[in-house]
Amino acid sequence: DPSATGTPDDVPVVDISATGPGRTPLQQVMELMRRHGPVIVRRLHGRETLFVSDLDLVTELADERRFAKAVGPALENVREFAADGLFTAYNDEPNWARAHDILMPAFALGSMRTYHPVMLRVARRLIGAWDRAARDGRPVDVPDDMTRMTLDTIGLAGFGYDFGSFERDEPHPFVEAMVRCLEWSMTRLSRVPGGDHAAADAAFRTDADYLAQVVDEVIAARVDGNAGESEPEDLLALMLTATHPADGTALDTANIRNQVITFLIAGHETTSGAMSFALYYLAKHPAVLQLVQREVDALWGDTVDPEPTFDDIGRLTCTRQVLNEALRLWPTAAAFSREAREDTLLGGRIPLRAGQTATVVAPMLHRQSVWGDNPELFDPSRFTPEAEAARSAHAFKPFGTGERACIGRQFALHEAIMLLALLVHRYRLHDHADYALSVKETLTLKPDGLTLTLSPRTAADRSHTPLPGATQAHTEA
Ligand code: FDE
Repeated sequence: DPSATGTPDDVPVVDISATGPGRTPLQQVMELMRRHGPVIVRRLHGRETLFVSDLDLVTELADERRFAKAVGPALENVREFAADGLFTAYNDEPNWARAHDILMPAFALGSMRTYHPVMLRVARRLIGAWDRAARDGRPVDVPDDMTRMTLDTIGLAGFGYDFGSFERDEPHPFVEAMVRCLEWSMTRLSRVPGGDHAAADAAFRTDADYLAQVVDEVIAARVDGNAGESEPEDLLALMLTATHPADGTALDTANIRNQVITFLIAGHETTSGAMSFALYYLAKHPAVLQLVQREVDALWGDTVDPEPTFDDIGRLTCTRQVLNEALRLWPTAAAFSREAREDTLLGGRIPLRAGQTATVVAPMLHRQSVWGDNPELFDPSRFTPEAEAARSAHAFKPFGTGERACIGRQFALHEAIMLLALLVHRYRLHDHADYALSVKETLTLKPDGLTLTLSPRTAADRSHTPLPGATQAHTEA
């Protein structure tokens, strides 16, 4: 393990071996940083990790000439089931560049036109379920339903496979197995050396095998079902047919399986968490909710079932700001690691040998002084174009950085903005349980147990949305 020893005296070293990282290791690191500052070394059973949230240091770490993505211990664990898929591939593994170059065009903004109809179709499944809950006066489980939505979306848009999540009371077994695999990846980091983990590891193997089996079925269904038909335009079609623009090589079967698992993991837990946090903040901030409702009402008026176009999504600037602000406070893929390409001094004072790593803690970067003196405040106006232009681009890293940054960013944003807009256009959101935020960690972050009740918005709601700043006309339950 790359060790951070040799750090100067002013970098606090905090040993957590006595308690371990617990069930919320990321929030523990946040707490340690609140106490000890934006650069710390955390020691656990002799393993040391350098955590960084200082803007200047993150700016250095983002310099691709000096640093590159590191597949740190957490991602090494994810590699046990995603292998050389894009997220967990080593920088110099040939399959990374090959898959990256082949798949990049499929994730450019323009390609979202292809996915838009599928995203809308799945959004309508969620709306169907929420209409029934609203009618029966039942609360909806926000993170569960967001996860149904994102899984069905990536399944259909990426691979033409329908998980049918809204027809199930419990999450699809694939999701349950995947979440357990992610949990295993996380808890494996806190193992006390010498312990017996055979049972946990065997259970993990069963889950990982099941994931691979489902994915092999998805691929087989495509290969069998598609004989003679024109190829559908999705990720799987690309992976099965496309060759590298420069050298003509194609992805091999094992790598395609790893990519499918990767996209199913990366494309749904993170996005569903982001939408869940956005809905949490909207339910808690009626004045912001009104702003977003004014925006969607201006676009879709009193149409009960609007037909959002691809271009509509780009016009939803206020909705986008809300999502960004939710990702600022709770970036759902909260940490990413960087390794030094050569021996170097981070910040001119922290020695790192080639290959040594530093982990960026995005939620704390997103609370540094560049965000003003009340960083805990939910305030989407932090993402107006003027505010963004005035701030370093390195102050906001919910999608990582550099050439290994999130390839799915536009996909996630398009999906999330469309759904949020449709929901606030259709429903009043009621925080019926007076929900107190509790963030669950399964490598990604989610508002644990967030439920809302809903009622339909009326024509009157839509035409009389008060001006911003006016007193709330409709916050009663
Ligand atoms: C990626 C990513 C990242 C980076 C990591 C590191 O550096 O390590 C991050 C931070 C992220 N990503 C984040 C996120 C958030 C959200 C919401 C998302 N993400 C979403 C999504 C969707 C999809 C489909 C995706 N996503 C995908 C992805 C991939 C594939 C990757 C890898 C890339 C490379 O190449 O490496 C990522 N993502 Fe994300």
